[in-house]
Amino acid sequence: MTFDFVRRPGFYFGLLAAVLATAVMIALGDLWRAPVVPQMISDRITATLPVETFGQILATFEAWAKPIAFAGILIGQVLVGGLLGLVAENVMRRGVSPWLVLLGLIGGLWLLLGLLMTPLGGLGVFAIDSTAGVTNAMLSFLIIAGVYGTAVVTGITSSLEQDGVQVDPGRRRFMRWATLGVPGLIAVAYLGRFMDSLATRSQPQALTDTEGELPPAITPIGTFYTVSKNTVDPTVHESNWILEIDGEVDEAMGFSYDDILEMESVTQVTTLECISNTVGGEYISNGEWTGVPLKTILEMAGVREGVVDVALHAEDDYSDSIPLEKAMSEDVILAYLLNGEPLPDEHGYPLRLVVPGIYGMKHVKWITRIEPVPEVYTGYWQERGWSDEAPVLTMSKIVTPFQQSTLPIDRPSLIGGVAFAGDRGISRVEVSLDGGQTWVDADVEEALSESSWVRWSYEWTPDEELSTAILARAYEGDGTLQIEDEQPALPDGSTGLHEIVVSTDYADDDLDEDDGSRV
Ligand SMILES: Nc1nc2c(c(=O)[nH]1)N[C@H]1C(S)=C(S)[C@@H](COP(=O)(O)O)O[C@H]1N2
Ligand SMILES: [Mo]
Repeated sequence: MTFDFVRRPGFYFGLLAAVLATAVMIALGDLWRAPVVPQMISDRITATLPVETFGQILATFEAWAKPIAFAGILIGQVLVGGLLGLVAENVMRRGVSPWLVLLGLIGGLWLLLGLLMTPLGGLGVFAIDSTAGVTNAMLSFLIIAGVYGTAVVTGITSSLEQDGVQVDPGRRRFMRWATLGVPGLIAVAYLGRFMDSLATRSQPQALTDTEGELPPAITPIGTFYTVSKNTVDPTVHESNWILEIDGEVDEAMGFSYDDILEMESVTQVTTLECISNTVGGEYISNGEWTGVPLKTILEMAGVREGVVDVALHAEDDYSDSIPLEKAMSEDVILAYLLNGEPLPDEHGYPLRLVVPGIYGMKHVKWITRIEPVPEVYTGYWQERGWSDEAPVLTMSKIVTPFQQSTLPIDRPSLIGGVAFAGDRGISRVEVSLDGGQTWVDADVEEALSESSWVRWSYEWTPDEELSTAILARAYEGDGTLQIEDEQPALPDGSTGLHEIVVSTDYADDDLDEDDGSRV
């Protein structure tokens, strides 16, 4: 009696549909950077776990905390799907049309995901606080809810029919359409992916594909990370583009692309990092930018007394601002070349801001208008809760070895990565090979500029079989240690130490050919 529900078809079709919908959710996370609920929630949970690692055991456990939490929430999600299926079956046994049940399930699930789960995961209503954007979340949740709803209602309808339960007169027509539903929705998802690739807003590439190698000091254009709020980015033709400056200026002016190219230019290396980059994340790249100092344009137009912020408006209705004082510094530039090439479309062609020391968010792309204003200006991401000052928080990242890698005993392995402190420089990087108990100095390369990341490395030759956590930490130019406490990206940028787990083993060719014993 009590556990009767496990024998009911609604429960099973619910489980099945939830597994299907979860698979689609994970695929969309990969394809669209859409929120994956179990991942989002487990990230949130593990971000609030204790930070300090008490030696190896806890370090190893911490690496497993996320997968364990992820699996647990995944199972919970599938069970909820089963229970919802049970409810759907009961409703349908009362003769409610499958269409209505389908509509109710899709609407209900969509709202549940957008209004409850994403806020719980720390991304806000329909993921408004994530850089992937609201449209992404709304569409992907619709597809996920559609897959679940269609699968569960079709299953129950056919099963009730077989039992001879009178369902709905329109059943036959429903089945005909509904069987097309799941493949149709998956096709829509792939179409969306195709459009997305046109917008070139994709998962960033790893800084290096080859274990044992440092990433290039300057990131090649094809692998430079890209982020934008848009599903489809603007494509600007320089012939009908003009850069305007108005607002609190003596004289409003306009500049063509050629006007900008004729001005005196500067070239500088500056690293870009997205404020949403998590500890150890890949949303960081280093570029060599050529352009005109923003100061040049501001001085030509003449900035009036009392200006506080300089706002930058863009072709995609994006805007952000920097304080006037910052805007007047020599190294804040309106860039039109990246690594010597015309700025690629996805990086803001024809003109983007490069503002050392501050997160990527403020490096406005596709600029159309500069506006000095007499008050603090609230930009696109600040309206969604992100920091306005947004100084880069010092970070270090282990690029090699890879997570969960096995290193050979008695052979040197390169431990290496990058460290970045905005425009404050890096004076020192330390590595821990024992989960944070002891630290050694890494070799730090000379920085290419004051606002460039540095590459660091350490050669480690393990001499015994072990499993350990490797950590890195960086010191700023003036000796300040990076913030070790874990803090999520919203609102100021993430903090905490990057940590990977590796083990060591005897190299294959160290094994004696005859009896497999260690030599
Ligand atoms: N016009 C415009 N500029 C923008 C954005 C945007 O959505 N629209 N995104 C910002 C964000 S959040 C980041 S991290 C950087 C990324 O620059 P990149 O794509 O060249 O790496 O661009 C910034 N400039
Ligand atoms: Mo960003």
